[in-house]
Amino acid sequence: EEARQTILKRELLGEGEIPPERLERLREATKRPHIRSAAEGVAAIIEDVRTHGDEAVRYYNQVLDGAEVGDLEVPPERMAEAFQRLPSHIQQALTHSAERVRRFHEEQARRETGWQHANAADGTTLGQLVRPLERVGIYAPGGQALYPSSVIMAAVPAVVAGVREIVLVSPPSGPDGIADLILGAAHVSGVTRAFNVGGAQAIAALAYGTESIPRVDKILGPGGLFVVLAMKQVFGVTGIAGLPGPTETLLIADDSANPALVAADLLAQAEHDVLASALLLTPSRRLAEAVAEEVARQVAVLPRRPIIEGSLQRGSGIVLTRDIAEAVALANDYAPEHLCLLLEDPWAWVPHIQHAGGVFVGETACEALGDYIVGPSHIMPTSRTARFSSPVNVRDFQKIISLFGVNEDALQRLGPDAIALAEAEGLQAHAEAIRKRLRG
Ligand code: HSO
Ligand code: ZN
Repeated sequence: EEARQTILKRELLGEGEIPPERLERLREATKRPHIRSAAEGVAAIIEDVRTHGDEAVRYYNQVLDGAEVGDLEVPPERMAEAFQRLPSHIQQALTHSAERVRRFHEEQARRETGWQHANAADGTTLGQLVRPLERVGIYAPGGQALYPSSVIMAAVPAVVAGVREIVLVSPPSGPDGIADLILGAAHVSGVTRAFNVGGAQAIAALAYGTESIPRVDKILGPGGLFVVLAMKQVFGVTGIAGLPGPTETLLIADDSANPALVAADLLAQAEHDVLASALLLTPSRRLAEAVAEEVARQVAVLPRRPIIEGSLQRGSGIVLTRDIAEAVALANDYAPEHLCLLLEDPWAWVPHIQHAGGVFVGETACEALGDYIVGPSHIMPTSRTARFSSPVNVRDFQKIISLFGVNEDALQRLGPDAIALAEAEGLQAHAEAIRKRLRG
């Protein structure tokens, strides 16, 4: 009953107009939990690692993570050995997952290629070269969130993009260092080097390099508050593929949805973290009531019940909307990491989706499946950043180089306007560099 009340607390919303006060109320009802900052402590760790390298990394490993490991680097052959030690059904599942993620991203890479176009009439040859980053760093959390799937979802797109060196950092799970599950996933994903280090010190080490940890060109992966604050602070020194916030799922369901499945999807999301948000928007009061009952029933037997209840008390809940269109409008405003459409005709709503990390279309396409094995990376923009950013994809690991080819004719034709603009900017040397090439 308590869980039922908790998740229904946002049902208070009555009927009314969406804009603009109603939108405010809906926003209030779907607000993500607030996170306090620890930016100063993180800045101190980064500075220390930048100036003292490995020594500082070892120090923070010890005082923050209580971890004493011999070598920071995991011998590369240990990844294959760890994989061999895993139960065979896990080996098979990891391999299957990596294979599907690889195929999806190969297709993505084929569709987003470089190009070169010679325009005979215009006299230009323009285009773009696509080049992979040379070295990327992947953060894999340890402790409670030991997710081999996230290693696959980060590393495989990088491999497909052509990155040659993929460096994994993860807090040691004990005196033996990184857990076998993580190392085994690293093995099937094509990770090339692994280091026993987590937290802000890991991000600092990847950004600046230490005696034993190489400096990388881009860092990605999920992480806790310290990791995210560190990523924010080293951005610019190295690339950052988005700042992972607490995970969030927004379900839109109508009367056709199965309440037991809707509840199961909410609980799957809520078990990630007390800060995780699992929201249901529905115009159906009947469904809302039934889902609340199902949530209460199902949560009782789940091992991560305390985490789930934490999430239900914070950013999760059920919100009644006027109709599906209003739910979709709110979803676009909220820009969820995951948007799940448990609707009678889910594909009909897809064209209306503007902002989400991933859209899970229909009751069979559940997010939990996508977390592991469907193909697209499960690392997606959180905290409303889906309004301006994308899930991890091959382009995160590549960059474009613009190609400028200009023949003599084109030079003569384009030159005068360029000179005019150069002179308007007061840049005489620019104008001269062009003028010296013009005939007569
Ligand atoms: N749903 C999580 C990813 C994950 N789920 C890992 C299970 N393992 C954030 O997108
Ligand atoms: Zn998940």
